[in-house]
Amino acid sequence: MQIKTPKFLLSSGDAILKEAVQRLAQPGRRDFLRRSLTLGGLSMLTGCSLSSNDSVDAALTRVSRFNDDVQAWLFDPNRLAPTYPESMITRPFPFNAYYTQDQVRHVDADSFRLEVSGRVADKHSWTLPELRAMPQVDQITRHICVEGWSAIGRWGGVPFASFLRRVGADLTAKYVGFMCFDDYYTSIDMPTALHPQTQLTLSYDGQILPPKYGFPMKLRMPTKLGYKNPKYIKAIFVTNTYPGGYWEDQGYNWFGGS
Ligand SMILES: Nc1nc2c(c(=O)[nH]1)N[C@H]1C(S)=C(S)[C@@H](COP(=O)(O)O)O[C@H]1N2
Ligand SMILES: [Mo]
Repeated sequence: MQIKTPKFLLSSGDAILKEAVQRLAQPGRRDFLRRSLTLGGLSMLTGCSLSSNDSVDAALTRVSRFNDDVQAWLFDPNRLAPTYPESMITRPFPFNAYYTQDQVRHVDADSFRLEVSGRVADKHSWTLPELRAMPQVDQITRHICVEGWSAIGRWGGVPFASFLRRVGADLTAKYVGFMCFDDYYTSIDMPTALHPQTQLTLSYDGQILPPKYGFPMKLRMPTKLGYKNPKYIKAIFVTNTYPGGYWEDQGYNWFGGS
């Protein structure tokens, strides 16, 4: 299997980065350290409006790779990522994974059970009909990949906060981790897990989530970069032990905010 190597868009010596580091040195800023970078943060940081793919690419190139602390400075857990009209949906929506599209996993819907473990009261495994029976929401948001592209898509599913509450998750725990059918894995901080736009996604553009976009489900976070949005989820766990991630363990920034 051909594996892609991480690609960073770092432009070092960036004045914005220096400014951010200086600000972090101020003691009051440390409160923000357990947070992450949002789309709003990205545009604030780069002065780019993120109104088009070109400006997002420009912003990404300027931001490149921040260390976690610098990103943390920018996080506001109540800030919402921009949403877009249906007319702006990118068609066809791009596919991406650490392998090529012919190697996409096909998961059997009937035998599928979502495993839930760790710091949760209810550890029962979920069928797809059970997840579909929960109240669903929709979002049209921009997905940004560090490889230098972005695209607008429409995703539907269960607000992840509702799911975490439903399973009796310890909402004071530090991390939520995800294991995927293609051996991909990633993890997020609890404030991001509870963000109103973080979604356990079951559909794409009004259709059952197609295999290439992560059937049976993915986690959609418009406040995070593409690689933080796991597809083909088979297990979710709540933990205080840092779980890392596929790209994160190879040097991508863990917060990976967008
Ligand atoms: N399971 C799994 N999830 C994954 C990946 C992957 O290789 N495997 N790639 C990530 C990256 S880098 C991106 S940009 C998005 C791509 O999602 P898309 O195919 O819906 O565009 O999935 C993310 N989630
Ligand atoms: Mo990505």
